[in-house]
Amino acid sequence: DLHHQHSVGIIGAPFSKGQQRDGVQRGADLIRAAGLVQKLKGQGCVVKDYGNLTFEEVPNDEPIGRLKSPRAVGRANELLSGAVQKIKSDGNTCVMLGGDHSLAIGSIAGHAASRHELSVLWVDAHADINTPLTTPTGNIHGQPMSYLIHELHSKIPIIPNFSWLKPCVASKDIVYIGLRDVDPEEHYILKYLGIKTFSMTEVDRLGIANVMEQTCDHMFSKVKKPIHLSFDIDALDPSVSPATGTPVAGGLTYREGIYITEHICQTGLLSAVDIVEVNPKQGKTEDEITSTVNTAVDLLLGCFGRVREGSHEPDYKIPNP
Ligand code: EXY
Ligand code: MN
Ligand code: MN
Ligand code: MN
Repeated sequence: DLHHQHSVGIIGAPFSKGQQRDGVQRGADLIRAAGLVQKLKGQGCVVKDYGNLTFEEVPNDEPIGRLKSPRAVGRANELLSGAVQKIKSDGNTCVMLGGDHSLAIGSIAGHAASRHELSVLWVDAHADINTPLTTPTGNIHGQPMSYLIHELHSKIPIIPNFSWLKPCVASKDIVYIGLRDVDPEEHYILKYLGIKTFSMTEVDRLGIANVMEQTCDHMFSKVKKPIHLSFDIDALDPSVSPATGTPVAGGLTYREGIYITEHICQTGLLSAVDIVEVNPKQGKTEDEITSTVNTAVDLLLGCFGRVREGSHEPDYKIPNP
């Protein structure tokens, strides 16, 4: 809706230990430096920046089985969950700037704690639904969904610093868009749980407008739940957003990415959004970094009312000479 005023609360989460590439912890500050707050205000949003979380070093964080940095990831997400709950209770749509995608654990758990039931729209090249026992890499950014889904609760072992976390999302309330790099075990889990997915094949077949129609039909089949949009920048094609840790060829175009955000804004139900996996150190040139960061900003502007046809104040008058 064009003239609905959005209250936006921004939290930065400079955290990288859900994966092994340095640099992704700088994503939040780069997105801010590209003018996010001023641009949101310029399109009529009321914005409060809650700043960045501080993550203290977690000592003796040895791997557990394959899991890497389990205690640091658990602690970081506990902090993030609290921050998201506060931002929601202040009456905002929450914007979480990552950081890597393991942060969706705290972001979604904190959101769910304040809103009872959510729909989750996961836009990503990857499904991020490995369990601690199926993960091929041990990186928790490839696992957040499995920790959050009720139906997978019995498959998740006890992990230190995760005792605060309760599963909070039902399989039927999840939709994926952009998949093109899914591990066999993840593919089994998606089918076993009957999760709605639009891989790049479906985006090619149906077109993004049809995909978004069906996404909303699925999410709103019963009651209109608040939407959590978890947007991994690697969902987009590496030609658009190359500065990311696990780029995969054949992704969403810039226009398809923006269309997703415009359509979700139009529902009036967007309640929280994550933008994750922007990693300046993965950019080969300054242009690659700029293009990735500016795309992240544009996706957020689309979430909060920007429309490509343009817009104007309802009481605007053409000046008389
Ligand atoms: N599926 C692989 C894994 O579990 O390690 C790769 C995951 C990449 C995750 C990126 C952030 O979306
Ligand atoms: Mn709106
Ligand atoms: Mn991801
Ligand atoms: Mn990804």
